[in-house]
Amino acid sequence: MKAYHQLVARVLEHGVKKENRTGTDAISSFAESYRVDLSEGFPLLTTKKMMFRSIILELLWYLRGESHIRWLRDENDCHIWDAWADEEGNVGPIYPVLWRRFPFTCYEEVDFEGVGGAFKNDMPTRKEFDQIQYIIDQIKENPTSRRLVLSAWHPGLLDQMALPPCHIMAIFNITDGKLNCHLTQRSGDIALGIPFNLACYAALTMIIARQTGYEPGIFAHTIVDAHIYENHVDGLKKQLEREPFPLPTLEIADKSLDKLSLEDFTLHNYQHHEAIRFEVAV
Ligand code: DHF
Ligand code: TMP
Repeated sequence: MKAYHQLVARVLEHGVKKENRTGTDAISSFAESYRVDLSEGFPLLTTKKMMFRSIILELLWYLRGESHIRWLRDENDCHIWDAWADEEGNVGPIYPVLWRRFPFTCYEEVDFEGVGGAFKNDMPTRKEFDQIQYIIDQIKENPTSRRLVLSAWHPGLLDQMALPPCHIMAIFNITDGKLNCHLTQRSGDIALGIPFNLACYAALTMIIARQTGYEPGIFAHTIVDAHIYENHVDGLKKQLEREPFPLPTLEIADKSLDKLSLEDFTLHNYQHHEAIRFEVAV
């Protein structure tokens, strides 16, 4: 995929060294962006072997709405989130909770029997909001909507999260009969996280397109702090020398959102170079 290789080359060329909380320095470039056309194939990198199974499991886990990784780690033997969870697997209110059960307080006017008779009062009620279902319903009812926003940023809950969300806002948009997705990411690990995030949101866009009867269009990605950890530089330079293969295609079974499982995702014609080990900075 040319777009990814160009992104890597730009960050290597323009990035400046910065310290960060992980203790492994990185070279960062501000506000990088790229786009891919989902009609040209499924954007899974071919210049290194990608763990397709982990990518789909992570997406299915996001869609489950839980505040722990037990389904991912214990039932599916997928360990990409282990480093951020406690022993019971708790990660707090991160993506799954924010996508499917975004907590908020609703101020309703309630009839209240007071001493002197009935009167209205502000009574706060705790509620949860399913942003994925909202987006699907809105696309069906109002496909020209410019409010198809999936937000994973909740300032009041940051201190309860294992890791503040990195991919913080996806905006879906139907133009010319196709469903597009734009992702804003506050912080992007170019070697490790970004290839996962790209494939994850491409698959999510395909799922939502399928649920609403549209063809998937463009996936566009803006990464505010786009960085390459120092210990990833050699691996990425090696990867840039490799010739990309044609993109694979992804087939998703025609099922309702909450019935989808790993077996419903079939990857066709995935030709790839060998895996490159990148160490994750925790
Ligand atoms: N922290 C940092 N520093 N970078 C990240 O990319 C990152 N990603 C997180 C959480 N914290 C993070 C969540 N996503 C792997 C991929 C994505 C991911 C976490 C980890 C990962 O280890 N990938 C390996 C192995 C994949 C596998 O074994 O299935 C890879 O080579 O892609
Ligand atoms: P930060 O919170 O200090 O920005 O560290 C988070 C690191 O994780 C940073 O390197 C970005 C990376 N990351 C991704 O690139 N994609 C992801 O999906 C996640 C969860 C993290």
